[in-house]
Parts: sequence; C-alpha cells; structure tokens
Amino acid sequence: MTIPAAPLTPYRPRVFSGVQPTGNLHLGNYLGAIKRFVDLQDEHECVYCVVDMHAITLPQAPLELRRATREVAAAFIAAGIDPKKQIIFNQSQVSAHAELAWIFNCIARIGWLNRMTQFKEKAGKDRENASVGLYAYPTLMAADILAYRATHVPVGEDQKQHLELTRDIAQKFNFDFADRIRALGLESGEFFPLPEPLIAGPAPRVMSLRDGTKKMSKSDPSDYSRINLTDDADAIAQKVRKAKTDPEPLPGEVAGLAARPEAENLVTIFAALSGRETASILGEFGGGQFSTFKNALVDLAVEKLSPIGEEMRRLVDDASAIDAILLDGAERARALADPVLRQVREIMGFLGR
Ligand code: AQP
Repeated sequence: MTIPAAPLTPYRPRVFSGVQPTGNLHLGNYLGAIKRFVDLQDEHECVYCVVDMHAITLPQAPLELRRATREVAAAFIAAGIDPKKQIIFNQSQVSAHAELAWIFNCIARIGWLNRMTQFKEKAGKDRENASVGLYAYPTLMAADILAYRATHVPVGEDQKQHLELTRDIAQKFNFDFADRIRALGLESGEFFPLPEPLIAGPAPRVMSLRDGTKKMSKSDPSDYSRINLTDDADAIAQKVRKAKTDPEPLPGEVAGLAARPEAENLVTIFAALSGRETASILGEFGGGQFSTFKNALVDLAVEKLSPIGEEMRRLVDDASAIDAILLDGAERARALADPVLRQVREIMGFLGR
C-alpha cells in the first residue's frame, strides 16, 4: 500500500548561516557574520551551524576539529546568540545536509562550479590534488541553506558568489520539477526559495592587518594578520600597533581613504566596532598621528572583544555543556530538515518515506 504524501507546503521566512571550524575565529568572521547573526535573532527564526563537513574539504586533524567545533559554538553563544531561542548545532549531526548535497550535485552544472573563485584560491596551483569535496563545497553550502528552505543568509562578501550559486540551484530545481511540485499541491511551483544574501553592514570584508588588499583569514600563516576572538588585551594591542599603515596621517574626509587600503581597513574596523560613521571618525582623528588613532582603536577593540574572548574561554572549558547544546540543536535542526528531505524525495520520485 502506498501512503499518500501530505501536500507540499510553502516556505516561510527563516535565516540560516554557518561558520567553519577551521582554526582561529577572527574579527572578520565576527563583524562579517557572527555579530550580524546576533542582530537578526530577535526578529527572525534563525538556524546557525558549525559547518564541520565543510572543514574536511581541506585536511583536518580530528582532535583539532573537535576543539574548533566547540570553539565556534562557544563564539556564537559568547557573542550573544541564545541557544534556547535559536538553533545552534554542528552540520555532521544532521544527515539531511549530505543527502541534499548529493541531489544538488546532480542539479548543479560543472560549468557553474568551474567559475567559483574560492575553489581556485584554495586549491591553488595543485588543482589536480585538491579534494572532490573542495570542488563540490558550494553544492553542500546550497544544501545547508535549502534543507531549511531558508530565505535569508547573513554572510561576509567573500561568500556572495556561493550564494548566487545556491539561488541558481534552487531555481533549476524548481524549474526542472515544476509540474511535479504543482501536482503535489504547491500551486506556485516554488518549492525552494531563492535565498537573499544579507551582506550589507559596516564591515562585509575585513582585510588583513599586514596587507590591506587581502581579506583577513583564518588560514593566513601570520597571526599578526588577524585579531583572533580569543586574543587577550595585550595581543590585541600588539597587533593593532603593528598593523601596516602608510606614512601619511589619516585624512579628514572619506574620499581621502581611496587607494589607502590599510588606513581604510582600520577606519572601517573602528566604525563597525563603535557603530559610528566613517566621516565622524575622520572628523575626530583626521590630520592627527596614526598612533593616536591606533591607541583609540586598541581601547575600542579590547572593550568590545575581550568580554567575548573571556566568555568563549569559559564556555570551551566545559566541553560537555557545549556538546549538550549542539546535540539539542541538532535534534531541533533535524525536526526542520527531515520533513523537507522527505518532500524532496517525493518530488524527485524516490520510493519509500
Ligand atoms: N575577512 C572577512 N571579513 C568579513 N567577513 C568574513 N568572513 C570570513 N572572513 C571575513 C565571513 O565569516 C563567515 C564564516 O567564514 P568561514 O568559516 O566559512 O570561512 P571563510 O569564509 O573561508 O573565511 P576565513 O575565516 O578567512 O577562513 P579561510 O582562511 O579558511 O578562508 C562567512 O560568512 C564569511 O563570509
């Protein structure tokens, strides 16, 4: 006997985003992503994921992966995300991600993936030796988002291209199966939403402290290129004071920051941490010595980041408490994603429930 499927239901507004447990979380991850996750949680239903399956697209030492997974979860909570109100979990506990990723591997086109700049950057010159997972990373990311039929995705600017690919996959799925989706009761034919990237914000792309043309990154070999969320006040002060600048004083006008990437980056960080406009910061520090501005930036960064770092350290010391939060989050995530996967299977024509 075949059990008749329940009619497909429309999607509703939902936020999803993820962070990889691949090393030291830094100020770019905080300003470009995690701080925005916190801002969204009061008004939206949010699902925040530690994307550990993305992490293994590059080699990861197992014990380090565990440590980093707990650290990212701790950063979410220390930054202010409430794990009771919103869902915090690690990706590998919810099998729907991998299952949907396979289906999307069969929807996405090789030509689309060939255009992904992150693969080119991360694979480097030895592309033949990169993992298949690194190449297919964007289809797993599409699955992460669409397993929740999420409509909004807060990310840093570097993820814009992957988000566009997610939209292309959603659109092609809806198009390829439009008749079947309608036959199963969803008149719009739009099973998956085309998720909107939420990239705006004062610092969508925080740059390296050693080179204002490169993004601040976990994988940069120089620890002086980034401010880690777990850095103490001394480390923050040293890194800001050593940050590369040019010989000119700060300009008094925003236009004067053009073609001065290091100066622009530090002012952008100041603006994002303080919530002030760039013009007002330049009004205060323009024309003065760089060291005066850097001292003020040290004070500001220590004031804003030290409490987060301290709370992260406290939380990771209690591994079993973090693991319990991730377990609970994973159960709640499965309760959202599993029914979506059942519907996808029904749409595709797979037998069984
Ligand atoms: N420099 C940055 N400025 C603004 N946002 C950033 N993000 C990353 N770097 C910056 C955003 O942080 C979120 C989580 O990133 P991820 O863990 O997926 O790693 P990533 O994008 O590959 O960047 P990382 O942290 O620098 O790692 P590596 O060194 O491995 O490339 C994402 O929303 C991202 O946009």
